[in-house]
Order: sequence, then C-alpha cells, then structure tokens
Amino acid sequence: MAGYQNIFTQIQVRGPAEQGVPIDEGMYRRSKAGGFSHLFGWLGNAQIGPIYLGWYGVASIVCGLVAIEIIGLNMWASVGWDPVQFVRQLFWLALEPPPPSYGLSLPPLGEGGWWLLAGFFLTASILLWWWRTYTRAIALGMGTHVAWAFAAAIWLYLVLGFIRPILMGSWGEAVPFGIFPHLDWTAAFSIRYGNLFYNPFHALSIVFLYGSTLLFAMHGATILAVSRLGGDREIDQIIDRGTASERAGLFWRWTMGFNATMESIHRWAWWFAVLTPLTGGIGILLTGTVVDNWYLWAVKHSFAPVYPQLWPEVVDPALSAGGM
Ligand code: 07D
Ligand code: 07D
Repeated sequence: MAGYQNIFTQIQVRGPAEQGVPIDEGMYRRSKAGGFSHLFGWLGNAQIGPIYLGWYGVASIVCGLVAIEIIGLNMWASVGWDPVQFVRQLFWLALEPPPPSYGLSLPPLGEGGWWLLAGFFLTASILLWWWRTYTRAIALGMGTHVAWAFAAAIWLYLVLGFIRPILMGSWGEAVPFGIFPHLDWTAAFSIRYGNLFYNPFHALSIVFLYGSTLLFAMHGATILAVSRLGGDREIDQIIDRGTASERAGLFWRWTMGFNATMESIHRWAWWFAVLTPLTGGIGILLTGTVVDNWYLWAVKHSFAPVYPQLWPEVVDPALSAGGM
C-alpha cells in the first residue's frame, strides 16, 4: 500500500474532456478545454480549461499589471535604474505611502502619489477578481461561499491600506509595497501601539489561523487515510454507505468521542479560515482609532499583569513630549 503514502496523486483517471454544465447561450463563450497535463494531474485535475476570463477577468489582469508596473518601476528608479542592484536588492526595495504631513490630500507623484496610484489599481484588480468569483458561481448555480471567503481577506486588506488610514486621517498610516518593508511596517505597527499581542482580536485571529492549520491537517490526514477505501470520492461517500467515511468517523469517535461529517468539516474549515482575517481586521481597525496602547489597555482590563515597579511607570509614548 506504499502508493497511498505519496504526496502526489498516483492514479490519474483520464476520460474525454469535461466541458461542464450547459450555460446560457447569451453568455460570453467559454474557451475549449486545452487538453491534459500529466504534471497538473499529480497535483490536481489533469484537465486544463475551459477557462472563462470575461471582461472582468481581463480588466482585473490589466489593473493588476498596471499596479505591478508602477511598483516595479518605482523600485527600479530607487536604485538609479541599475538592473543588477534592482535584482540584488529587490526584497529590500519599497514604494512607500506619502509622509503623514500630506494627510489624506493628493501628494506629488514622487512623494507617495505613485503609492496611491498603485494602491488604486491593485484594489481595482482585486475587486474585479472578486466579482468574477461571485458571478461565475451564480452562473453555475453554485453557492457564493468562495466569494465571501475571499471577501473576508479583502476586508483585512482594505482595513490595512484604506479604511484605517482614512479614519486616522493620513495615507501615511498605510502599508508600503515591498517584501521586507511590509514586514518592517508590521513590526513597527505592533511596537507603536503597545505590542499587538495584547490586542484580543490579534489573539482571536491567531486562534483561527492556527485552528485552520490544525483542521486542515486533521481533515487531509483523515481522508488520505481512507482513500484506499474510496474515502476521497466525496460525493459517493455522502450518498452511499460504505466503509470509508464510516471508518474515518469511528476513528475520531474512538480517539475523541466526537466526529465531523462530510458536510460539517467543510463548514468548520470555511469559518476558521474566514474568521482569521475577519477578526484580524477588527483588531487593526480598533488600533490607534479606539485603543492607543494595547499593553496599557490590557493592564487596565486585567488581561495583562502590572509589572513590578522596578523602573519608572510605563506611560503611553504617544502622550509624552514629541510623541506625536
Ligand atoms: C501561499 C498563496 C500564494 C500567494 C503568494 C503571495 C505578492 C507580493 C510583491 C508586488 C499565503 C504573492 C505575493 C503578490 C508581490 C510586490 C511588491 C498565500 C499563499 C505566494 N502580504 N506577511 C508574505 C502579502 C500583510 C506578513 C509573503 C500581500 C500585512 C508576515 C508575501 C498582502 C501583514 C510575513 C506576502 C500582505 C503581513 C508575510 C508570503 C496584502 C499582516 C511573512 C505570503 C495584499 C497580515 C511572509 C517576506 C503567503 C514572508 C509574508 C504578501 C499583507 C505580514 C510576499 C499580497 C500588512 C509576518 N506576505 N502581510 O504565502 O515571507 O501567503 O515575507 O495585504 O513572514 Mg504579507
Ligand atoms: C494579508 C489578507 C489580504 C490579502 C489579500 C490577498 C494578492 C496576490 C497574487 C496572482 C493574511 C490579495 C492577493 C494581491 C495576488 C498572485 C500570485 C491575510 C491577508 C486580499 N502574529 N500581526 C496577524 C501572528 C506579531 C501584526 C494575523 C503570530 C507581533 C500586524 C495573524 C504571531 C507583531 C498584523 C497573525 C504574531 C505582529 C498582524 C494575520 C507570533 C510584529 C495584522 C491574519 C507567534 C512584531 C494582522 C490583527 C491573516 C491582523 C496580523 C499571527 C506576532 C504584528 C493571525 C502567529 C507581535 C500589524 N498576525 N504580529 O490572515 O489581522 O493575514 O492583526 O508571534 O495586520 Mg501578528
């Protein structure tokens, strides 16, 4: 049974290309299936296409390319258009938002204007892609669960780069574009607001993030463990009685006294994943708008202990001279 211990799909069933359910004739025509790939078959379904890009898909890709172009050219300009330095320093390069002195006004291109433009196109690209996930699901008579899960991620993204900066009255509050610069921003944000570990919504977000990995591992392992009995044929397992998912369920009742069902496991997975950025976005939205220092907030609400008075009392640095 060594074949069932592999990370790749071992048996590729290959029939005629599946064109999908019939769709409205009035709709944008979909492409023909583009054939099969053995490599893709190792990872998922071997069939390529039919792909449906539509006008929203094309517009999304165009906006995304414009955003990447603006970011990339600004980064390249920042190393004096030296191609070697651009590649060498790529992970450290940034396109920064405007300095706080501009507030929410339109800055010159070189002082954050390009950042605003890139943000506009990236956001347009993401929202247009979201619309695709919504309308394509409707067209297939599906639920819109994928679109709403994506919307949860977009919520955190918009809080970080749009909603919170507006509430704070400055684009300078937003995240820079760049691999390491966005990590520097994350670290600085935590320190500036008194350590994000004391933000209960950050804690909740971590619960759901870690919970998602645990659930994913449990679900993946359970189904792989009964795939030798056909447990991976999900629809059959829901409709027919057999030995695969019954055995998997019994395994969990033996070990935990309780088991998920073929349906409920996916509800758990969906909610854990969605609640990660949903709670996270609430935590970021409250930071600096409602709560200025999470450590002091936590002490006040008996969430964190008061440290022994070995040093002078902790005060919110924002309230000290020069803090703002
Ligand atoms: C595996 C699906 C594929 C997605 C990938 C990411 C880009 C960026 C860069 C144009 C799981 C594609 C990357 C399109 C291209 C430019 C300049 C998803 C998978 C492969 N982060 N973050 C990363 C983004 C924030 C944080 C990596 C995006 C917040 C930490 C990647 C956003 C904070 C760490 C990346 C965003 C934060 C990372 C890998 C948007 C708090 C890491 C991501 C739009 C949430 C890790 C060097 C990944 C790393 C990492 C992208 C926002 C914190 C570059 C697009 C501001 C602590 N982030 N991030 O695999 O290695 O996601 O960084 O909001 O340690 Mg980040
Ligand atoms: C970023 C949603 C937006 C993404 C979208 C995707 C593209 C790509 C690509 C075609 C991820 C758009 C996609 C453009 C197209 C291709 C290829 C989701 C995003 C729309 N933290 N922390 C979190 C932990 C600390 C800080 C969440 C752990 C420190 C800040 C998560 C630790 C400090 C923020 C989490 C830790 C700090 C967070 C993110 C441990 C730094 C946030 C959840 C063990 C010194 C964010 C409330 C997520 C948040 C966030 C985990 C530590 C700062 C649970 C495990 C104390 C500023 N942290 N963190 O899903 O929501 O992100 O906070 O130390 O903003 Mg944290």
